[in-house]
Amino acid sequence: MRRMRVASLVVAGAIVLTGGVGSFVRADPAPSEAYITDEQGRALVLRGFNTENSAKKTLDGMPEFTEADLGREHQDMGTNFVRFLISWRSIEPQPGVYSEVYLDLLAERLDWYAERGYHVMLDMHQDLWSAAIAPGRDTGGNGAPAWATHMDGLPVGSHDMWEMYYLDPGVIRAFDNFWNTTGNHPELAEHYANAWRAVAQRFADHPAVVAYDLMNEPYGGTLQGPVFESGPLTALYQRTTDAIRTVDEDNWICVAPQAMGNNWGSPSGLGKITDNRDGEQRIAYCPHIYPLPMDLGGGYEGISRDLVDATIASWRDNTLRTAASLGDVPIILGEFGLDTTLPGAIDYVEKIYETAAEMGAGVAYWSRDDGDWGPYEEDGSARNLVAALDKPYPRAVAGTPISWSSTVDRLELTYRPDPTVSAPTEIYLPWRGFPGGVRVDGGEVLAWDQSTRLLTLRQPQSAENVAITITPAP
Ligand code: MNI
Repeated sequence: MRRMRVASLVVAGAIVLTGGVGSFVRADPAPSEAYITDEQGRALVLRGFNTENSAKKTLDGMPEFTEADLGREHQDMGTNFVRFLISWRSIEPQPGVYSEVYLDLLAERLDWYAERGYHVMLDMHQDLWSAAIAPGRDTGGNGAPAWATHMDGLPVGSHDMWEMYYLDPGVIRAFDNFWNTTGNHPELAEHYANAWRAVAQRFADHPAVVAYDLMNEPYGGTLQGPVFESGPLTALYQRTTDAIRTVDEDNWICVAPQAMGNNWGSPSGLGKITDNRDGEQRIAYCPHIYPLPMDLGGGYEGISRDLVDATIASWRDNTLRTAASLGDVPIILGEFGLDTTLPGAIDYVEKIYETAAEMGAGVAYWSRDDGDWGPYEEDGSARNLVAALDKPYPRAVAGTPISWSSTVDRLELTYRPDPTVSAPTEIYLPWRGFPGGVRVDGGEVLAWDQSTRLLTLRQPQSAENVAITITPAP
């Protein structure tokens, strides 16, 4: 009895926390049919990693990630996407001075991705505003340059959990100055938008680059929730989008809600961004999910699992609602990840990928670093995540995906063919499930390449929905 009462309290708490009350009484939002498209007009299903955490700290701002690492990932998991961490500190080391050295290093990495047909979303990363919140100490702070970090003499403490630094007066003030809530630093947002313009100017025509994720896990300082999101955050996104569009008409602009609350499934108050380009809008929505019970080490079993499922359900519904309100924009889950030594971890990973596929969302796992959260051990051996992520998926669809799902040796895809797209539908099929030939029901094979694991399908003549099932040839 007592346990029941405690349990219902926790569940009630979780529902309130995740903003779920509203989401339970409103109608279920429909899955998204909006996708980021490639140059041939195909809908892209994006699957890959955040690459990588190590870039937050290195002197040159680059991840400790080699071309061989990319080759291995491509071979082992067939990823086609990366959320690549970049930083304002590296782009604009001095006010108004952009580092060509940094952009050159970035270009070198982007070429590795281009050679393998990847799509890159550049992510302007920050956590806790900047490393300059506590010079010489490791707080987890990264992102902004020291010259853009104004704490007005307020203190920053010392904490075991990095998230706690968000509550320190110095950190809150650094954000308040950036958002100009203080009224003292209107120049900072302008610098930020122009730093993005410098990046977009350099990479507008780079074949790998597909999107710009304008700010990682935004935080409003003394402004929180819808007041922050609909106010200064939306304004910054609009200003940055306008700056990017002066030099780049084509790449997608991805916007995220504030991290606190939204990462746990709460609704967002983000306002609509106007995309001043010719043609249709190219805005996308890229929230994160980190269910609290999981982050607190609960794993994915027992009551923790129920709470995590409740978080996933409200996150999904709230994400679909926000994407609809931003103008039926494509969705990318920009980050999710966990210590996969936790009980039930791989079930959670599979649950998230299933949910993303149902929603029509792309996914970038956090992160590509070695160790307990990543696909490989420090010594290079593959971890449990590799097999969990190496699943069939439609990489590029010559039309609109209506629904799809997969297990290691089966893929089902329903889509509405677009007769104006001439490039074929492309499907990745892992060795694990497809060691030999393939069997396609409901479609016609154009080519099957055993070495690249790529299956291409002939485009049907009519624009009627087609349903395809792919299994290993008997
Ligand atoms: O869990 C978070 C997170 C918690 C709390 C807050 N605030 C209080 C503002 C913000 C963010 N983030 C999760 C992951 N995101 C970063 C990189 O973007 C990763 O290092 C974290 O694991």
